[in-house]
Amino acid sequence: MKVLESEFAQRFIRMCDDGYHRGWHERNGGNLSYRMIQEEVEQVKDDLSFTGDWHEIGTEVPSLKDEYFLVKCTGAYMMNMARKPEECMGIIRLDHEGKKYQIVWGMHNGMKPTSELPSHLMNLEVVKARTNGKYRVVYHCHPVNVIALTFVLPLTDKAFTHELWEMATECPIVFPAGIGVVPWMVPGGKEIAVATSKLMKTYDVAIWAHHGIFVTGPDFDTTWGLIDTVEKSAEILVKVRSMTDKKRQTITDEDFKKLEEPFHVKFNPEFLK
Ligand code: 2HA
Ligand code: ZN
Repeated sequence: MKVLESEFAQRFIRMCDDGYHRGWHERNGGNLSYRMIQEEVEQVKDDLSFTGDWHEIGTEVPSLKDEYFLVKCTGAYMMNMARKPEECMGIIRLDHEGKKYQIVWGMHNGMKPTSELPSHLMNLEVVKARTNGKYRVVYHCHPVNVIALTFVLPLTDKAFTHELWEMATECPIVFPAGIGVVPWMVPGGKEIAVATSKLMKTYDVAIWAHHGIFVTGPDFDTTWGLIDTVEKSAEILVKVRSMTDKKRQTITDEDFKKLEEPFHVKFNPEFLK
């Protein structure tokens, strides 16, 4: 089967397109990566080429060795993903040590993997271990309301988690473990990758101050649903704070606790008073 005929590639392209239309990908902003299932690799194997050079990842991800990833290219615009997928994305495989990658499909015209490849792979490694292999998607985008809040809320996991949980009953149910926050850092390198992957040991969501957000999940729908929920709650909070600096009423910590049993979730107790 051709890569572009596969369900996973089509779904990847749609998520990029959806994110662009939500205004989360100005210019070449944001990126997406997907750790392929072994059967998917077999499905498209005839369409792959194994003659390319090996390149340093810039970090080490030994537990992802020999695996295949569909990733967005650096410099590519999400806006163009559906029109020029073979240029805007590509499949890489890792070497036996998890230190190098080889491009095996796509990335035409000299394109290379996302500048955030170290963050994506280190996050994918951490969440693979945390979920016994279940999580496969890492998505990074620049949503307006989440970024706006990083100028206003204290840059702590507790402040972001509690404020965003309060904004809609669904929020604590969708991200019960909470949200991690990375202070402002230079993007694209190992340092921010290490800081983010440390948070991904606990959370499915990490906010980068004055930059954007990373989310992770088992599949495209769940990962999309997560960022959609977080950004919506951020928008509500921006609106509430624009109207008043004091909420008249809210969902209380006692209310949160009442959700645990019926919705089969356990909230991170550190974020309740
Ligand atoms: O892909 O968003 O953080 C461009 C970025 C880097
Ligand atoms: Zn970014």
